[in-house]
Amino acid sequence: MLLPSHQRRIRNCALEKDGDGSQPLSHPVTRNDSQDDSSLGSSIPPHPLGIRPLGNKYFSSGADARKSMGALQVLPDEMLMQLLESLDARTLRLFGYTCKFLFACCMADDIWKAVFLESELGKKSSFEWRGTWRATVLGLAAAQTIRVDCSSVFSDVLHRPFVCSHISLRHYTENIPAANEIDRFEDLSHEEFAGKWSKKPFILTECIRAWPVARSWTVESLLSQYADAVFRAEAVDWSFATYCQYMRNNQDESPLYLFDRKFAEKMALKIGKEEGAAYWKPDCFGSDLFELLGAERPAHRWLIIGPERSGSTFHKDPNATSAWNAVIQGAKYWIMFPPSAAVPGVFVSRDSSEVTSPLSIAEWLLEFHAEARQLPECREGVCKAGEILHVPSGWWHLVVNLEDGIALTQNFVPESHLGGVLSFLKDKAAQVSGFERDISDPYGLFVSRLREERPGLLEEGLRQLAEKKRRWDTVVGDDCSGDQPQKKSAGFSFGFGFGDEDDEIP
Ligand SMILES: O=C(O)CCC(=O)C(=O)O
Ligand SMILES: [Fe+2]
Repeated sequence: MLLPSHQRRIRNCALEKDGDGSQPLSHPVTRNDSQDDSSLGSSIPPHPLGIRPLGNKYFSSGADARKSMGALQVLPDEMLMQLLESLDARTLRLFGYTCKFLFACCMADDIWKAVFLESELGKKSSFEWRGTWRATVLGLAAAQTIRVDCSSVFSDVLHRPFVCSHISLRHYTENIPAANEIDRFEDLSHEEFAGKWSKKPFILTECIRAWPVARSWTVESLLSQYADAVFRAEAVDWSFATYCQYMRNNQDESPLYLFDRKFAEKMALKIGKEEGAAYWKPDCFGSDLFELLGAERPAHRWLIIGPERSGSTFHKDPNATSAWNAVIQGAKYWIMFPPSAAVPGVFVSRDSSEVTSPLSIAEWLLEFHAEARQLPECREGVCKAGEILHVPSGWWHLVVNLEDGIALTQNFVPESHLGGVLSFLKDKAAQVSGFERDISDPYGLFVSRLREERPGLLEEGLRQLAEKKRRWDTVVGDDCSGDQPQKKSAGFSFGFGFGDEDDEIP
């Protein structure tokens, strides 16, 4: 719980109308500070409506807006918010005008995001973004947005998202302990990668400097060239012009992240070492065994664009693949853990099919970063524009953009991880992802292509697979009825990497 550390006098900002006759307050107010910001490494500005964390209630002798809610007082804030999620736009707006507490609840922009996604507007690729989901749904200009003084509203449920969208990222991403620093090289040869580095994260600082896109792409230059191209950003398909409006002016705790796998077609890009190519695969990573699948390979490359604070919560990459992630503009903070690590705040079901972690990157940073950083397996680094980072198969990673940025990423199967990928495809079939629906047996398909093109390598991969199974059966007995090797102590399983020093099987 956040408690006040000191008193501060603030003045309510200028107040405008919502365009529907509701009268805002316009007098200055004195109130307690909104929270203890010492743990956040920077000061969190006052909530624009004056909403305060629940803990402040116990230090306040003033009014408590909750008491004017009538019978609804019996509902906890979480339940009230759930109730509001079922309202349509008009009802939600009007319900907010019944009392101050409900006004504060009905202004929560996450609810309006859900309303937007359900609405006709949510199906459009181009529209006017107005700074918040509420203003966009209601078609309100900034000057029409109502601002009522809610300094008598005490609620962590309402205040917490505001804190999360204003924490200082630098507090978490600077002063990386030397022992945690991800290794950095100018470049690596494929021999060095295959011999020593295919199971460790690293950053290459010079490897992609010759890519034409590394010199020519900025959000601005893409906007001038591809304003009408429609890209996928999580649940929506938006024109790049619309996405840029959103990216430049939103207050979301977890901003929508543009993550598009068809970008090369949409932008008519050539990829590879050919005349006129936009970029190519770095030599360092060597051959990619999923290339044997040709057009039947699972989704493997993405254009990633997002504002500061956007990013990816903890996950492992699909199908036990490795990946590289090249920053074209901006800078990304990475925090990574080897496959067998128990990552603080990340809970994985026994068959590893479900990962539960805090809802947002900011929440994880607030609650778990300090503990995670203490772990000896923790690796951290900032990958800047012009640099590329290697994500080894099975490694956990959380990534956050420190500035507005563009990145290109590609997933691949290096020879050293063939066993792990075969194992994943065979034994975790339900978790295999990214293949077209009509490919019913990805494992069988991959094995048959390897048998045709790389029989020696297949033999070695299958040998590793059998050895792994034998070792597993020795440890747990062979009564696991098809369940896969799992990390017993930490209570979760993962795609195992053969011969990995992080291998969890003794
Ligand atoms: O750039 C990012 O947000 C990281 C992307 C990532 O981890 C992925 O594509 O798997
Ligand atoms: Fe990833």
